[in-house]
Amino acid sequence: MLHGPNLNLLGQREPGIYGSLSLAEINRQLEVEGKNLAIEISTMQSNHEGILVDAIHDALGKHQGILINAGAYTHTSVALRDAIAAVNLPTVEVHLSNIYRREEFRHHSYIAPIAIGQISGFGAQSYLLGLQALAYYLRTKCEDKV
Ligand code: CA2
Repeated sequence: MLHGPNLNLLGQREPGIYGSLSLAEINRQLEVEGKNLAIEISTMQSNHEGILVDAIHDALGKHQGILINAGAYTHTSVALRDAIAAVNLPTVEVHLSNIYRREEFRHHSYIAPIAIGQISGFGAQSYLLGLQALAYYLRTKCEDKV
């Protein structure tokens, strides 16, 4: 699970848009859901594009899929998209808010075209739905990888 820029502030600012749960609480929920799905999860957050690129490279050989909320880098980062495309790991893009109900500049995602899917607008539930979708994909669509 990769969390992008500013998501470390979750629960402390703008609860009207992003909800009241902290990042640690979201990670805990993911751990619980991971246990239900018999999936091991490792989580990291960074405010730095290059660190996220490195984390995507490091996933190769260690992890079978990527769940990512790239935050604002969703709408700006060719580097993150290229990194995900390069490692070729099944990737699910998640967002707390519905990016299509917000400003025009949030409507475009560089990641969406290379992701297996996107879940947007369900608050913290987006992460759990994304994890379920990724687990389902890994178990049914590429059984040789699990
Ligand atoms: O809805 C999402 O999950 C976003 O990825 C959140 C990003 C935003 O740039 C994307 O368009 C949609 C922003 C994350 C900022 O997180 C904050 C959390 C608490 C307080 C302030 C910012």
